[in-house]
Amino acid sequence: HVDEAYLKLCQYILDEGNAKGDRTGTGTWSTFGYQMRFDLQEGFPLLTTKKTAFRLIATELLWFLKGDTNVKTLIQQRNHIWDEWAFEKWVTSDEYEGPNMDHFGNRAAKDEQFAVIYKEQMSIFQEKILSDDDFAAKYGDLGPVYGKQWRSWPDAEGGTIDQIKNVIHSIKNNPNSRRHIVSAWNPAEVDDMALPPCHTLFQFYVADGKLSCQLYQRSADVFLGVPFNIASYALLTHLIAKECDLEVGEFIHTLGDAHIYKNHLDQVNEQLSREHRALPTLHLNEEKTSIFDYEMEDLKIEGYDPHPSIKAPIAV
Ligand code: DHF
Ligand code: TMP
Repeated sequence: HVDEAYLKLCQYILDEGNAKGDRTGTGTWSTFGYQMRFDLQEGFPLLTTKKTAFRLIATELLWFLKGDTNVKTLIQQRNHIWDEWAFEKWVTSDEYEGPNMDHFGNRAAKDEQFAVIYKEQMSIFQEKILSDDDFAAKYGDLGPVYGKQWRSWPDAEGGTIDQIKNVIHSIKNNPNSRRHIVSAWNPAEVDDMALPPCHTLFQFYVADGKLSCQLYQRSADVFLGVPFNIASYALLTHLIAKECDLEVGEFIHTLGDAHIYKNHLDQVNEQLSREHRALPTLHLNEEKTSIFDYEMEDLKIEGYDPHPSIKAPIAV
């Protein structure tokens, strides 16, 4: 069960983790190298011990698959999970003339007065992204992040490589291959990204008519990021399997630096006290024939009856 494996990871970090500082200044408990396996035949791995927003996970994955890197598309769909990283680019630009927003994430968490000013600037930013195309093109774009690397990795001749199209082709035509790989980690472009990819590289594997996927995630925010990452790659595996006429096998999640932020400890302990429930199931619109054509309405989760959501501040 996904919650059992997930809560075991949380408990392991609490018991064995190293106290470790980090880029965001928040502080973490952290371990290096950890693996979880999820049998996708058992049900769809969306956590039941905390309500996890499938709508946000699915719209983000479809955004990657369309090759999009601009938060405008997500904001139009009321998905705000990437706003802070676009906002960061805006408030550190020459054009920004509002109140000082240095370290806005940390300051908003600690200082209520600042939090009000920050929220005001963030909503002005969101409005501008939606209403001003030039502004959105300039400040809504996160740089050459996942969507760009997945669908149009720059090759050496001035062209581009569609890794998703290629990996589907190789799964269909040479299922035994050990080279079904997609990499988001492009060393030449990492410095231009708003956030270097956390889910760095994934590989597919075909055996017994089933498609499995393994992800290497270099850095894992166990409370906020990981529940999204598990469901996102499970969904991707379902979409690719359908495209290739295969059943789903396992999702194997390999973590590099797996950490619990110090300001998430109460939330993790609350979640550890909860009993897991039956897993939901995923339903795909049978009429869609290409992985690049799905919209949110084509993806449905049924039988999801989770415990309530647990809010936590995100480290920026
Ligand atoms: N930075 C950090 N520090 N952790 C992350 O997990 C992370 N993830 C990113 C970008 N940068 C990140 C992209 N994915 C949330 C979940 C995933 C995600 C970004 C944000 C999140 O805040 N989830 C909350 C609330 C979601 C909402 O309702 O808007 C949650 O409770 O799941
Ligand atoms: P880092 O670049 O300093 O590692 O910070 C990235 C943070 O975001 C880190 O806490 C991991 C987290 N993260 C996830 O856990 N999953 C994701 O999908 C993304 C984009 C980020």
